[in-house]
Amino acid sequence: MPELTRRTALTATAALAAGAVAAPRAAAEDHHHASPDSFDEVYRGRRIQGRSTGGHHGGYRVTVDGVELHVMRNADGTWISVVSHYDPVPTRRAAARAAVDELQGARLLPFPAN
Ligand SMILES: [Cu+2]
Repeated sequence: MPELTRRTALTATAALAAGAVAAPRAAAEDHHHASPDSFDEVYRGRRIQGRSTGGHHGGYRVTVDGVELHVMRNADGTWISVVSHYDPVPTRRAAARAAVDELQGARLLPFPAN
């Protein structure tokens, strides 16, 4: 069945190509929760935490190994952090994970508050 074999091979190739493109984003998103309000997990050996700090505008603090990571919300609801400015992700937890990916084991340095 040469035709079927060829078709199968082409399909497999296409799936591999799609997987290669989609993998980094899928890894960052992993899964998300209906309520992304707080998280506390070890991701790739780094402890990432996010929690509400109260405050009139719903203050929120994200940390990597206890050092604050500044995250910012885009107009479309996606998030970026100071260490991955050009790769918006759907949640603050995903932003923290992206930061860990970006840091590649480096320490996060405290960022001057503004
Ligand atoms: Cu989860």
